[in-house]
Amino acid sequence: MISYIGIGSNQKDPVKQAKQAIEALKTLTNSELTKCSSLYCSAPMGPQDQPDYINAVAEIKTQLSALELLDALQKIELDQGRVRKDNRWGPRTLDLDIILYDNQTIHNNRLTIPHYGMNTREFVLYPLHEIAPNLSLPNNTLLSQLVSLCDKNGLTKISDIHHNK
Ligand code: A4P
Ligand code: MG
Repeated sequence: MISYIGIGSNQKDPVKQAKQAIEALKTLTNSELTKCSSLYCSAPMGPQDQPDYINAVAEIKTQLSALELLDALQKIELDQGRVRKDNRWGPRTLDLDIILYDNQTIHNNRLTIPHYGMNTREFVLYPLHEIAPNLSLPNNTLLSQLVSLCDKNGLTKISDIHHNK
C-alpha cells in the first residue's frame, strides 16, 4: 500500500521535530519511506495565539494495515513528547496524520481516510502535490484541481530535503 503522512509541528524547535519525525518514519516496521516533501512554514489554522507551523508530507510504502499504521504514528508522536490535550487545533510538538491510505475510503471510530481536512488545507495540499503531482483521490478528484482552488495563505517552502528511500 502507498500511504501519505502529514507531518506538523509548532513547538520545541518545529524544524527539528519534523526532521526527527521523518527519520522515525524511515524506521517503521514493514514499511519504506519512498518520498518526502520539502519543509513548509504555515500560519496556524485554528487559534491564532500560537506559533507558525512547520509542515511536510511523506510517502511511504507499507504492509501495515491502516490501524497498525495509526498505532505506529501515535507511538512516534508520544516518543517526541506529544501530550494530547482537549484544546482542539492547539499547539503540538508533533502531529502525524494519515492523509491517504492507498485508494481506500475508511470510516471507523479511530480513522477517517482521506483525512477530513485535506481538501482545504494548503499545508497538506501543496507538500503532497510536490511529491505526487498526478495523484487522484478515492472519489477521483484530481489533487491538482484541489491545489488550484486552495489559497496559499502565506505558505512558504523553507528547505529542500530530498530523500531517496
Ligand atoms: N483520526 C481520525 N482520522 C485520522 C487520520 N486520518 N489520521 C483520529 C490520524 N488520526 C486520525 O487526533 C485525534 C484522533 O483522530 C486520533 O486519536 C485518531 O484516532 P489527534 O492527533 O490526537 O488530535 P488533533 O490532531 O489535535 O486533532 P485533529 O482534529 O486531527 O487536528 P488536526 O485537524 O490535525 O489539526 N495549522 C497549521 N498551519 N498546520 C498544522 O499542521 N494542525 C492542526 C491540527 C491545527 N492547526 C494547524 C495544523
Ligand atoms: Mg492529528
